[in-house]
Amino acid sequence: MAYKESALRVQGALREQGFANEVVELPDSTRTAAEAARAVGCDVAQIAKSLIFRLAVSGKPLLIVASGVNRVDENIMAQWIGEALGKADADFVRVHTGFVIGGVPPIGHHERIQTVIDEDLFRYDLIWAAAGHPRAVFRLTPAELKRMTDGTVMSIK
Ligand code: 5CA
Repeated sequence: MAYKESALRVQGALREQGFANEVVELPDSTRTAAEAARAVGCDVAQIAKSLIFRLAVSGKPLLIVASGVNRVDENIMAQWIGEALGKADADFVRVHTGFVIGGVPPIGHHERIQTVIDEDLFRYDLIWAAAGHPRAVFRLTPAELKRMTDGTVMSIK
């Protein structure tokens, strides 16, 4: 299969960090959590969506890896971070991660990004994350996600 360059970058980042997870490129869109769940045949809750926010004061990016069914409570997160969460536009996401919205992976970004992981993902043995492209994903365990991102596991909703 001819993998997209952006998906190859994610596969390379996985290998570099010593992970055996395989990036798969699908015939159907995995742009949204619902589409990704349909394409791989899992529950939407098992999709680990990588959401980028822009911190209002520092201007730094924040990555929240959330279960596909959950909506981030920005007030709870702001209290924990110590500053408000702002919206990230498509350019901000691309500049800081190197990937486009709909394919942002939890690993392989341009720069190190502070990461929070939704504790609800730990209800599942296996979950799926975006792999750099809106038709590419990889399967992983919640423990692997934690090791890949060094993220803080907490309730985000
Ligand atoms: N590949 C799938 C499943 S892993 C995926 O990336 N899903 S996602 O939910 O993480 O990515 C879409 C997310 O991008 C949306 O939840 C939303 O937070 C964000 N998004 C969508 N459109 C925009 C936009 N115009 N500006 C900023 N963020 C956006």
